[in-house]
Amino acid sequence: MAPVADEQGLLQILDPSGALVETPENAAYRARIAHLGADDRRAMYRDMVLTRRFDDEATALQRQGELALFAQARGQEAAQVGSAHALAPQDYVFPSYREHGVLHVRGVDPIDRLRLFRGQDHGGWDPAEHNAQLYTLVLGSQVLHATGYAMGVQRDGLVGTGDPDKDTAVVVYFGDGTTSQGDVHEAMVFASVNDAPTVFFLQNNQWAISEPTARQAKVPFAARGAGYGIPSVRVDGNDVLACYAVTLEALERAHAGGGPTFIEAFTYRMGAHTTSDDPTRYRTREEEEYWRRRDPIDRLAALLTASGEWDEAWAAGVAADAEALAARIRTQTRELGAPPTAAMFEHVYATPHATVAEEAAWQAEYENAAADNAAYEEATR
Ligand SMILES: Cc1ncc(C[n+]2csc(CCOP(=O)(O)OP(=O)(O)O)c2C)c(N)n1
Repeated sequence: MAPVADEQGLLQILDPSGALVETPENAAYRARIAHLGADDRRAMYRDMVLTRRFDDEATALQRQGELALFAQARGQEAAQVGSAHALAPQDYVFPSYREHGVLHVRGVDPIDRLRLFRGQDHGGWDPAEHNAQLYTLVLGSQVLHATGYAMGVQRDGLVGTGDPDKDTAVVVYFGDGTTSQGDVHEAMVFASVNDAPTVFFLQNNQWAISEPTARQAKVPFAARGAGYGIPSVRVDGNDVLACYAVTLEALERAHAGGGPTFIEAFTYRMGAHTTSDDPTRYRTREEEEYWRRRDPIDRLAALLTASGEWDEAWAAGVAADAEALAARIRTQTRELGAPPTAAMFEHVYATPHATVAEEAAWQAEYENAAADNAAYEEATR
C-alpha cells in the first residue's frame, strides 16, 4: 500500500542529523524558540530520556505480570515533550493512553499513572492538581471532552483577556487511527464555530495497531483542518524544537481568542502498539531500522553536542536520574494495593452529588453487612 504521508513538506527546525534548518518557511517558528537557552534544551532532553526509561520499565513490569497492559511512547518523545514544554501552567491537557511524556512534563507522578495499567484504578481522579486528565482508552472520547472543556474555559472568561497568567487553552492528544472516529469530526466542528481554545495535537505515528495511515486518509491529515476553517500545520514530530514552536503558536492563538489549531506531528511508534501486540506481523524490519536512525532523542543529543551544550557530568546525572526513576517504579508499582471501593465514588463530579452520595452509602452498608456475616459464620463454625 502506498504511503499517504511522507516526510516531504514537514515543518522542521532540527533535521534528522541534529543540524539546525533555516528556511523562509520556518522563520516565524524559529523566532518562537529564540528565547530558549541551553538549560531549556537540556531540560527537554532530560524529560525525553526519563520518559523513555519510564516506558522501558513499565514494559518490563508488564512482562513480569505486574501490569495488565502497557502502551509505549517510544519514538514519540519529541512530539510529547516538545508540545508539553510550550504549555502555560493554567493550560489543560487531555491525553490518550500513550502520552507518558506529556504527563511527565505536567508533573503527574509515574506511580499514579501506572495504577491504571495495573487495573487498580478506573481513571477517576482529581485533574485540578496538574491541569491534566489521566489516560483515556476509548478512542476519540477525549477529543470531545477537551473541546467541551475549552468551551467552558471560554465561557468562564479565561480567553482573550491579554493576561498571560489567566488566558487558558486546552491541548488534546490523539492518534491517526482516532481521526476516523466521528467524535473527532464533531469536536472540530464545535471548536471551529465557537472559536474554542482547543489545540488538536495529532501524533501521526503511522500505525493504528496493524492498520497503516493509508487506511485512514488519502491526503495528509493536516489538510483536513481547512475544511473546518481551522489553521493547520504539519510538523516533524521527531523534532522537539519544531513541536515546541508549533504548539506555542497554537497556544498563543487560542489564548488570544483566535480559536483552535490542528497540528499533525509526523512521527513513528518505534515499539509495539501495546504489550499485547506483535508488530513483526505487519511491518518490516527495514521500516523499523529507518525510524531507529531518526530517533528523536539522538537528534537532540546531536544538537547539544554540536553546540557545545553537552556536558559529560550533566549527561551522567541524567542517566542516574533515569535509573533512580526506574528503581522507584519497580519498587512502588509492586507495592500498589487495591484502592478502597469507596474510591470509585470520588471525583465523579467536582462538587458533592446526592445520587453518588447515596450509592456510596449503599456500598458502605453492603460491605459492613458482608463483614458482619463473615464474622458470624467464623464465630459459629
Ligand atoms: C472507540 C474505540 N474503538 C476501538 C478501540 C480499540 N483500539 C485501541 S487502540 C486502537 C488503534 C488506535 O490507533 P491511533 O489512533 O493511531 O493511536 P496509536 O495507538 O497509534 O497511538 C484501537 C482500534 C478503542 N480503544 N476505542
